[in-house]
Amino acid sequence: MNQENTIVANFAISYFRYLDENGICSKELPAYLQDPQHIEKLYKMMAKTRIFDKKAITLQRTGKLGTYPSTLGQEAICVGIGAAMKKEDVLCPYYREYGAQFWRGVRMEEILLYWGGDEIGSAFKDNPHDFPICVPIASQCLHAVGAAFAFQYRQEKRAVVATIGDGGTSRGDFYEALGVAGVWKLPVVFVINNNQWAISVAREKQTASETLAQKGIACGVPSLQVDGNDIFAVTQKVEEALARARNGEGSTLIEAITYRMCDHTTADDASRYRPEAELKAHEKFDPIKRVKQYLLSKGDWDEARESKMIESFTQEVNDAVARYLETPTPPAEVMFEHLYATLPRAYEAQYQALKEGTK
Ligand SMILES: Cc1ncc(C[n+]2csc(CCOP(=O)(O)OP(=O)(O)O)c2C)c(N)n1
Repeated sequence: MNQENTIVANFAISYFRYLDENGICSKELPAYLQDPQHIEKLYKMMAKTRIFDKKAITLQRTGKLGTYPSTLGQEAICVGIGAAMKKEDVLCPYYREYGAQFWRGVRMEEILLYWGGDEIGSAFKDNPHDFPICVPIASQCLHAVGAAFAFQYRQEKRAVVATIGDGGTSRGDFYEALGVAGVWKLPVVFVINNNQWAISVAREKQTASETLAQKGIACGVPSLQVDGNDIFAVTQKVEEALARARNGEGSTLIEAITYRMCDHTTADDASRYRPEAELKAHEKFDPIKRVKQYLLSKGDWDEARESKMIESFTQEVNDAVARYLETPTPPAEVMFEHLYATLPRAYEAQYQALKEGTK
């Protein structure tokens, strides 16, 4: 029995970073992250993601894409996750993880089809096991624990990564998922993209929690923070968490600290609520510049290679856009046919009405 006025529990949240904002590495990197070819691969995927992102915004602005959420400034998180995962693992992403999806074989035109309103974009041809983009905030965390439970039950050495925004951690689904992940030691890694804003709601107004990582502590889930603009820290900590998960040691919560360098979506204007000075102050933490600095300082990159890379990714993105634009728009009832093996009764009337309307 505890004595009155004694401390019965203590916890701490650690913060990890390798690469500072000038691209200087302060600690010894794990061996695989010392390989210049691997670093180049990480850098290139971050750069490709940014080129894609910029193009997607242009498509929306010219009426060729629906509302689109940019991932500008968050490329280290998604690319780090993609690089850390094994093929047989499963990703349950929220809507800013293109870098992880590209790494895992999702095609650029599939992402465009999705944001263009065609659900067939979610049926990834080269990546049939990952979950589609999840727009309802935090529900993907429940899907993730379901998949993780299946792996545990079938004794498969696979793990799941669920990603979420800072605002999403205030939702019940997030806590429910963490609760079951903790108590059943499920092979799932939760990664929070703490980009400081949930649309116009600042992180401080979203939650009184000192860190978002500590939300895992209550559920017995080991929890930590990483510099989410440091690709090395993200890759390494997600890799470690996935190894623990596959070894039956359970779940981990990683809060990746970053900043949204863009509007919330193309339907938003962040200048109406976010101080310009705050955005400017974060520019120097740009995750892509950091890796480039690092590669340049080691003599493993130069401006000629940079130009060649940009040219080749621009071409790749343009080709994907052409394939997207050439895809015929399916009739509206396809969304029902595509989503359901057996249509729930509640949707029958809507389905019939659509079918009759499109004849
Ligand atoms: C269940 C649900 N409620 C509300 C919304 C509307 N909504 C879309 S994005 C968003 C804010 C999410 O912020 P955060 O989780 O911090 O992620 P971020 O977009 O900043 O990356 C909200 C409330 C939604 N998509 N789903």
